[in-house]
Amino acid sequence: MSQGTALQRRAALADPVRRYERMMEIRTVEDTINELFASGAIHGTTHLCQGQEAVAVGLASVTRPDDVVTATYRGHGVALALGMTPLALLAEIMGKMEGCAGGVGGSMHMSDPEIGLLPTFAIVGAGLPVAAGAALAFQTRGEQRAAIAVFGDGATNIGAFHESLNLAAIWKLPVVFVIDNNVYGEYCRWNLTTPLENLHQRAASYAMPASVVDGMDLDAVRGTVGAAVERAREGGGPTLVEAKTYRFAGHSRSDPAPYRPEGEFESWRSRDPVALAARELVRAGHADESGVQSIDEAVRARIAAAVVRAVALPATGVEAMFRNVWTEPLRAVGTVR
Ligand SMILES: Cc1ncc(C[n+]2csc(CCOP(=O)(O)OP(=O)(O)O)c2C)c(N)n1
Ligand SMILES: [Mg+2]
Repeated sequence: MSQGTALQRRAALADPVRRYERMMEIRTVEDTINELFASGAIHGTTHLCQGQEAVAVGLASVTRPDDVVTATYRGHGVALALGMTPLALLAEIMGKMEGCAGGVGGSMHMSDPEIGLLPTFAIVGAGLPVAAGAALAFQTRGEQRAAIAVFGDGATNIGAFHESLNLAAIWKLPVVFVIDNNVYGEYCRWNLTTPLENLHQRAASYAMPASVVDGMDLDAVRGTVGAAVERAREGGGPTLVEAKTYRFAGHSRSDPAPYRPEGEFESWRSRDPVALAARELVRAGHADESGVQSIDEAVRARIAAAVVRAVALPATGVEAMFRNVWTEPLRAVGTVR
């Protein structure tokens, strides 16, 4: 199966088989990136999203390419779900000219306006005000479009979270705030930093509707985020959605996550969102067991081929640093001649 263009890949999410395939693709790309970093083939660091695939594909499948999405440094899954090709993503991480940001952004700065992916942000909470601003632009122009900000549980303790929710609520902006609650903020379990069991309750401070959803369940995410996006488009204002999920890997590639309580990982892993989606595909009669296996094998082969292609691409030159940079000559004010 060919990858298609980003827009074709986005449209493909109308099909339940392709939604499962995309989740499997995200898992495979993340596992592959982990191996590439471990082998020294890629430098720097990266933040992987294994375990959070249902949130990414769920929200991408209920939004349109003219909606906009902001995500975080853990944003590979959201980028692929929205339609970015694995090649554009891998090339970016490898610092190649063909990457989605010309190879100067890297793992934490994915972006593609064609599919509505505003930049993914390295600064915790930075995407929320940007999504609120985009929503204000849609509202001002009278466009029926929605903005979605995806961010972590830790980000709900950041000032920008509270400022964005307040502004969105008071102006009834068409924005959906999605907490991708993966239980950990960097190296801290959420309960060590946050005095609330259910983070969506924070919406009450802003008189904003809120929902909580099983973030391991693709169809549940689609239902909950889809309803919030629809309400936003129809002028019903913002929603805070909390998707309860789990980060299967450590915070970043250098973190083996030794701080997890015993048995916690295994317990969440028994509800692996990719495995749950495969089971649902078979239950609903969209594929049988061998069909699922063929999809998995085809995805693995395609990603392996994308890695080979990405490695062979030309690297971004140093001069790229100075492209897209705006400068103005300094003019001294009141200088004595
Ligand atoms: C403003 C800011 N403070 C601190 C950091 C360092 N930092 C990077 S990731 C992270 C944890 C964020 O946790 P969460 O919002 O739950 O997202 P997750 O990493 O789990 O996806 C922190 C504190 C940062 N990037 N930006
Ligand atoms: Mg987190």
